[in-house]
Amino acid sequence: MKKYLSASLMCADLLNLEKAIKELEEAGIDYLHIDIMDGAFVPNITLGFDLINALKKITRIPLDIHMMVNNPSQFIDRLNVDENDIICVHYESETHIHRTIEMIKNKGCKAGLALNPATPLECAENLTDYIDMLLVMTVSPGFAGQKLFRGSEKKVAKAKSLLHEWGSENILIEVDGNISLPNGEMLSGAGADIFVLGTSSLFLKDKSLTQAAEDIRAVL
Ligand code: S6P
Ligand code: MG
Repeated sequence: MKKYLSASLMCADLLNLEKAIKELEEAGIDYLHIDIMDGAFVPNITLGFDLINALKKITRIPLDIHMMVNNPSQFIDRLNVDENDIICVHYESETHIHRTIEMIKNKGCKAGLALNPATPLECAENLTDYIDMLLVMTVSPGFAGQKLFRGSEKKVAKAKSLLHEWGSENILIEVDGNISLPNGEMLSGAGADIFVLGTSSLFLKDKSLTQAAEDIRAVL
């Protein structure tokens, strides 16, 4: 099974982003992970719509947009995406999450459903006909540099088996938060497909992006 690398841009050198994007392209990164926060759904504010527009002009790496905002449906129109991009929304962020996921699909891109560490996997069961990706958060959303939520590997393994039971093996499982080399290896073994890479394995002071991407790819 192919394993996908998604580089978390909030962890990149924001003052030299274009250089980082070029290096990520050379390193064969599969997605650019864009964390959008509103200071309400999570206690932080990070990247936004103008950055997405700017990225679209300089790279063809597909975007993996992680919306950590209340009522994301109000922003779906603002997102500049194409068929290879993913827009992912949190189960708790809307009263009628199915309607939001349909709005995403109507844009012609892929849709993801994100589950916080304490949110049960069963919340995804009735949405499997509508989503392309299930994001199993491995930290509470909001910040880079946190510690892996205990039991994340069991949750990923359970997600894999539930998706099989539901006849939805086509849905990719993404993990986000503290994806270090050992955690990546463990979560890959449990069945994760897409790995969000931030300060734990990709954006490191003592390693180039190319070398870091090669090292994590080798253990997945
Ligand atoms: C956190 C956000 C993530 C982080 C990523 C950072 O709320 O959704 O995408 O950017 O987890 O990675 P690390 O390795 O610093 O935990
Ligand atoms: Mg994220």
